[in-house]
Amino acid sequence: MRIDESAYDRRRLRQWLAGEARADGVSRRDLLRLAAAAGVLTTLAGRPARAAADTPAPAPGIVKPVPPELFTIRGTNAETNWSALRGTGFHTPVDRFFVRNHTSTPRLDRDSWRLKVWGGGLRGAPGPDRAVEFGHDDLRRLPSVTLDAFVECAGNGRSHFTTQQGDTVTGTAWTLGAVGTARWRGVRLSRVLRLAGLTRHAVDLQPRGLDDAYVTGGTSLGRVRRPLPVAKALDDVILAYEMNGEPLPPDHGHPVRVLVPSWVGISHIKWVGDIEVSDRPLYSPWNTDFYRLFGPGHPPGGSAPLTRQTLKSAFETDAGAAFGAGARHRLTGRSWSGAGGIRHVDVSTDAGATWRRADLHDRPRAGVWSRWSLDWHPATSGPTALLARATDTAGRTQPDTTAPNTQGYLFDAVVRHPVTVLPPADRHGTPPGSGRPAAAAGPPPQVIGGASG
Ligand SMILES: Nc1nc2c(c(=O)[nH]1)N[C@H]1C(S)=C(S)[C@@H](COP(=O)(O)O)O[C@H]1N2
Ligand SMILES: [Mo]
Repeated sequence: MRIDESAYDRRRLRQWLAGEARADGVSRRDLLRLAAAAGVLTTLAGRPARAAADTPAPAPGIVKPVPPELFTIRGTNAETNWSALRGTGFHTPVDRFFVRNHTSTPRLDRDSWRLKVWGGGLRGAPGPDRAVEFGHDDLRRLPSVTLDAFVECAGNGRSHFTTQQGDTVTGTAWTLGAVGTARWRGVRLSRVLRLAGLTRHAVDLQPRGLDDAYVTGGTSLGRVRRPLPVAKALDDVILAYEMNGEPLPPDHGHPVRVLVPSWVGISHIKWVGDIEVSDRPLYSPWNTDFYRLFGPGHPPGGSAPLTRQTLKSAFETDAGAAFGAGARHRLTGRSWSGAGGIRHVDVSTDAGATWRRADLHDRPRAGVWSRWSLDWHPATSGPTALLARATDTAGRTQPDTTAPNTQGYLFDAVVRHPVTVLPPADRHGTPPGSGRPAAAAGPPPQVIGGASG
């Protein structure tokens, strides 16, 4: 089923601007004020992207270990270091899957957990006090589905707006590591909704997490929740209780999370406790003030709410890695798109002057990444930049720049990945192909094109 996402978005945007919709007790004026305040407080311009790697800050609220060789801590979040994905398979091991927490990971007991499904889009229009409830065992007894899908934050790549384009944007200064691909198992949301008594009057659903309310600028925005149009909910969304063959780990939504293939990370509500099924459009801060495109070139009230992720590529190499001249190195990386599979990937090892096609190791499939590799035999030493440019099966190719938006979402431009080529004599301790950071070789290599990784 192909759903008309753009029509949905335009309609919701008109309704929001016309004040027809409610955002769960938070007024539109409050939200706009908060967005402006948040912008002042969290501007990332000038912040060193990898500072946390040198002085490991604790990751408050994350349960699993987040060692500096695997993660870079950013506030309450842990970004996967891309070099830690080299040699891992198609699926991202849980021990290196990024964590994006608005507050902190709640410890929930699987057996006392309940999912409450309620709202005017169900038969009998039950209120929150008259919800249809499902326990974990109830979901486990329903037929299960297994699917591969990436989860990626809409702000992944955000820091490159600043480092490559000089744009001022707000939010977590992710490089490219706010993405992971896992095998998810769970039950189709459509099946649960039908059991709950879904009617054809249902318009929007709103799953809500059981983590603490999110407080920003001194105001509580309530628990993390984001409306989902009923057409997408009935299409391919699942309630996932397994990740890579194991029960969902605490940081990724234990016992159950929503999995919305190809859509922005915020759609995939973790620790889901209830789902409102509404016969009217729904709004929350997460589809009004956040996760829209604001700024010059976008509508005054912001773009429509974001749905699909965009197109990106990343090398499985640290920024600033060193490679020995005169040796052969295997460059590896992955590309992914919210619009389809990956058709081909072109790689430049000379800062964009010449390009070669990489070998793809996964067939193009929607909603997941494709691994690729390319051999490189650098002849001359000095700083350079590695670039990868993907084209997807929908015909999109990564551009050189991304039109900015104030909150730095959906960066899709080709990222300039700074590396250095060491003269053959300086190569001690840098085995061919390892792409180790150039730490032993003196100061980090001169940055090409303004990228600082
Ligand atoms: N309940 C709840 N769900 C949530 C979030 C959250 O903070 N609370 N963060 C969202 C965001 S912004 C992203 S990018 C993904 C991250 O999923 P992960 O932490 O499993 O990688 O979860 C989403 N679901
Ligand atoms: Mo996110």
